[in-house]
Amino acid sequence: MHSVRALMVGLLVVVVGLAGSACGSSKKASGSAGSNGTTIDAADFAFKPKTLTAKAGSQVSFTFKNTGTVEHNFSVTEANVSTDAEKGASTAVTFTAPAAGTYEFFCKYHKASQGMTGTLTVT
Ligand SMILES: [Cu+2]
Repeated sequence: MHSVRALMVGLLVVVVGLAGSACGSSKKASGSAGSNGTTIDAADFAFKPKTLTAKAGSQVSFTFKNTGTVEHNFSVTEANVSTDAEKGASTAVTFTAPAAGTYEFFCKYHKASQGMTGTLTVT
C-alpha cells in the first residue's frame, strides 16, 4: 500500500517535471527578439520582429527569412551590413554590433516607399 502511493507520487513528479521542461524549452525556442540564433522574417512589407537587441561589440547572427513575394534586404548603415534575400529564401546575416545606441535597420528596397524599417538597440 505504502509503496504504491510512493510510486504514484513519483509518477506525478515525473509528469510535472516533463511539463515544466517542455514549457521552458518552448519559451526558449520562441526567443526574445534579437538573440543570436533567432530569425527575422521579411514579409511584404515589414520585418517581424521589428526590434533587435545586441551588446556593443558583440557578434550578431540570425537567419534572415524572406516570406514575401519580392526581394527584400536587411541593412544597418552603422554596422556596414546589407544583405539581400530573394523571395522565399533564407540567408544568414552576421555583423558586429556598433557602439551602444539605437539604430535603424531597414530594407533598402522598401524603406522609402513602404517604411520597411525596424529598430536595433545596442546596449
Ligand atoms: Cu523589402
